[in-house]
Amino acid sequence: MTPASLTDAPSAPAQTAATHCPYCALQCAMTLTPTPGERLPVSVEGREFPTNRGGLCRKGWSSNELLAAPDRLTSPLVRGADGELHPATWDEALDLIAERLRAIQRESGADAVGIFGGGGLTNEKAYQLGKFARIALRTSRIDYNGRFCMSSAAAAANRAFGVDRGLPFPLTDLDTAETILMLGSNVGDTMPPFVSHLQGARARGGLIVVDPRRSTTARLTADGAGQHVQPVPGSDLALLLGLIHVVIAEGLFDADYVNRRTRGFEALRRSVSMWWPERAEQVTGVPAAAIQSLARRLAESGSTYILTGRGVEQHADGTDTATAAINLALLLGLPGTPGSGYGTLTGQGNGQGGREHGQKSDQLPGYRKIDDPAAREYVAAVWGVDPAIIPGPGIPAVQLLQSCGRPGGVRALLVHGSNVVVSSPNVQSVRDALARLDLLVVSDFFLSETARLAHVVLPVLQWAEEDGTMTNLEGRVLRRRRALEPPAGPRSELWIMAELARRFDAPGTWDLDPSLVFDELARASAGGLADYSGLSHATLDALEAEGVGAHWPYPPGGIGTPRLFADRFAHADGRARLVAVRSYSPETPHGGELSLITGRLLEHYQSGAQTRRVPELNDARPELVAQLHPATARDRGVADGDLVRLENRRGAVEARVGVSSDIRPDTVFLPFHFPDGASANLLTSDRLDPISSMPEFKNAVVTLTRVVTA
Ligand SMILES: Nc1nc2c(c(=O)[nH]1)N[C@H]1C(S)=C(S)[C@@H](COP(=O)(O)OP(=O)(O)OC[C@H]3O[C@@H](n4cnc5c(=O)[nH]c(N)nc54)[C@H](O)[C@@H]3O)O[C@H]1N2
Ligand SMILES: Nc1nc2c(c(=O)[nH]1)N[C@H]1C(S)=C(S)[C@@H](COP(=O)(O)OP(=O)(O)OC[C@H]3O[C@@H](n4cnc5c(=O)[nH]c(N)nc54)[C@H](O)[C@@H]3O)O[C@H]1N2
Ligand code: SF4
Ligand SMILES: [Mo]
Repeated sequence: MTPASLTDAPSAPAQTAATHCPYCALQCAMTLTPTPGERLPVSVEGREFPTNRGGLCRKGWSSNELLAAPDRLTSPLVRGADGELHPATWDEALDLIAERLRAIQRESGADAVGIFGGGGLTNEKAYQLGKFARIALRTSRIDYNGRFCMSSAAAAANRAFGVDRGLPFPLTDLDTAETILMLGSNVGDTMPPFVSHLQGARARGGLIVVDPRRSTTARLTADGAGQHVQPVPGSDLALLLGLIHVVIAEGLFDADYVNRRTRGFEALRRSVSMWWPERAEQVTGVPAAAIQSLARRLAESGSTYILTGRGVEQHADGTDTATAAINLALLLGLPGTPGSGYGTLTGQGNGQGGREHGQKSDQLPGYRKIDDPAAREYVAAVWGVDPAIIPGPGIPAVQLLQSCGRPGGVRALLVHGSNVVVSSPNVQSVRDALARLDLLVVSDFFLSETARLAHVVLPVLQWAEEDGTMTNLEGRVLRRRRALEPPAGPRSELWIMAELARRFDAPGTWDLDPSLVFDELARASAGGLADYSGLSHATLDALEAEGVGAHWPYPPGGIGTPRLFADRFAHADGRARLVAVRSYSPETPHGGELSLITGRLLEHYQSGAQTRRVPELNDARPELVAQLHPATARDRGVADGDLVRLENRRGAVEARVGVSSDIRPDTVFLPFHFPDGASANLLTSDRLDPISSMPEFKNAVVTLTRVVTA
C-alpha cells in the first residue's frame, strides 16, 4: 500500500490559504502556499495577526512536514484473526463497527459504548461528536482530553465568574502591563510568540514567574526584568493563601471593588487569617519577606495581570489553586478593570472551543449544562429530537478510561484526537484498561501508540486538508482553511459520523460541509454562555479580512465581546464569587526520594504522535532526559548523560540525566512526549481533583538510581 501522493493530486487548488497552526492554542496565523512538484506539498509562512505578529515557533514552521509523512494512514485498518491490522475498505470497516457497537449495546445497554474526544478537533467536529454520542449512540459516556488540560481552571472560572473563557481579554492587552504574575506557565517554550506580549512588563521589571524550575520563561525575568519565585512543587496554593493574607492584613485590597462587584469577602478573610507569610514560607520555601514584597508589588502596580498555566492547575487541588489566584485578582480589583485582569492560558489548538460544544460529559452545546431541563429542551429542538432521548451526565475522562471492560463500564471506545496510552496519568492502568475492551476504534492520521492497540483504525484528514473553525486562547473564533485536496483514502470525521449515524438510523442532520455544521452549532449555542449565533464561516471570513476579531459571546447583530466583565460577571446577580479554599497536602518526598514534575519541551507537542514524526524536531529531542540538579546528581553518583531509572509504586522509566542548576535539588523534571517505556506517565498519579476530575500530572514522588550497563 503506497500513500497517495499529495503533490501529484491533480485537483490541488493552486492558491494560498490563510489559516492557523495545527498545534497549540495560540493558533498563530500562517499562510500555506501549494508548491507543486516539491517534496512538501505546501510552504509555510507566518502571517501578521495580533496574537503572533507574524511569528511562529519551530513546530509551526515545520508543520508542513507531516503532510508528506511517509507513514500517513491511507486506508482503514481492521485487526484480523492473526492479530495484525490489515487494510480494509471503508464499508467493511464502518459496517463492522456499527454491527459490533449494536451487539454490545443490545447486550450491555447504550452506556457500554464510550467516546473519547480531543481539544485539537475543530469546533465543527467537537460539536458533531457530542451530538453523535447523545442521539446516534444514545450514550452518556463521552469525555475528552481537555479534562487533562483545562478542567481545573474552567471549574474555578465557572464558580467565580459564572463563565469560563480562558483569557477574558485580548492578548494584546498584556502589552502595556506593568506587572504580570505567571503561575506555572512556561510560554517561552509552550507558546514562543506569546513572549512578545511580555516585553512591556519586562521593561518595567514586572514579570514574575512562579515555577519550581528556572524555565525558559523564568529566565526572561533576569537582568532586572522581574523575579523568579521557585517554590516547593505543589505548594502554590499555600503561596497564594500567604499573598492573600498579606493583601488583606495590610489593607492592600480594593475595598470599593470588593463591595460593589463580589460576594464572599468575610468567609475568605477568615479562611486566610492563619496564613501569615511565615507559615506560607514553611510550606513553600519562599521567604516571608519575598511574599510580602510580592503582594505589595501586585497591589501597587498600576496595571496588573495574573495568569495561570498547567503547572498550578494539574494537581489534586488544581481547582482550588486556580480559585485562590482568582481570589487574589478579585481582591486587587483586576477582572473587568481596563488594563488588568486574570486569565488561564488554554493549551490545545481548540482547547477553548473543545470545551464549549458538547464533548464534555456534563455538557451540551453553547456551554450548556446537560442536566438543565431548559438547556435539554432547547438543544433537543435544534437536533429535532425529544429531549427525553438525550442521556444525562456521563463520567469524566480518567474514570471513563478506567471503566473500560469493567462491570458497568464501557466495552467499546471510539477515540478521536487523543493518544491516551501516552498522555493519561498512571498510564499503565489505562493501557490495561484498553486491553480489556471488546472494541477499540481510533481515528487518526498516523498509527499512534493508541491506534496500534485498536481493533479498527480510521484514517482522517489533517489540518491543511480541511475547513473549519478553531477558538483560540482568547475566545476568538478563527477560520481553518483548506490548502490542499485531501489525498485518496482518508476521510473527514464529519463523513465518518454521518456514515455511522446512517447505519444507526439516527435522527438529526449529519452534514458533510463544515460551514453547514457550523450554522447548526451556532443555532445550538444561541442564548448559551458561549454564544456563536452571530457567526458563520462567511461572517468570519469577512471579519478576518477587515482585521476584526470574533470573540464570543457573539450574538446576531453584535460585534462580539473582546473584553468580558466590564459591568457584570455572569452570575445572576452580576457579582463574582470569592470562594474560600483550604490548603491540602501534596505527596511529598521522604528520605532519598525526589519530587517529580512533568511538562513540555519546545520541540515536541503532547504525546509526540505528530512531532516525533518531524525529523528536525525529533533530531533536536530524540529521547527522554530527566532534568536533575548538580548537587543531586553528585549525591546519587550520576553524571550528565548517564542512564537512570526513576521508579515508584506505579511503574518505572529509564532516562538520560540532563544536569542543570535550573531545577530545585529536591525535584526532577520529565517531559511527557515520549512513548512506551519512556512515558513519564508510567510514574504520574491518577489522584483526581474532586471538583474538576483533573489528574495530578504535576506532582509525584520517585526514587532515582543509576542504571549500570554491562
Ligand atoms: N512545545 C509545546 N507547546 C505546547 C504543548 C506541547 O505539548 N508542547 N502543549 C500545549 C498544551 S495542550 C498546553 S496545556 C500548554 C501547557 O503550557 P504550560 O502550562 O506552559 O506547560 P507545562 O510545561 O505543562 O507546565 C508549565 C510549567 O509548570 C511548571 N510546574 C510543574 N509543577 C509545578 C508546580 O507545582 N508549581 C508551579 N508553579 N509550576 C509547576 C513546570 O516546571 C513547567 O515549566 O502548552 C501548549 N503548548
Ligand atoms: N505527565 C503529563 N501528562 C500530560 C500532561 C502533562 O503536563 N504531564 N498534559 C496533559 C495535557 S494538558 C493534554 S492537553 C494531554 C494531551 O495529550 P493527547 O490527548 O494524547 O494529545 P496529542 O498528543 O495531541 O494527541 C492527539 C492525537 O490525535 C491526532 N489528531 C490530531 N488532530 C486530530 C483530528 O483532528 N482528528 C483526529 N481523529 N485525530 C487528530 C494526533 O495525530 C495524535 O495522535 O496530555 C496530558 N498529559
Ligand atoms: S506557538 Fe503554538 S500556534 Fe504558534 S507556531 Fe508554535 S505551536 Fe503553532
Ligand atoms: Mo493541554
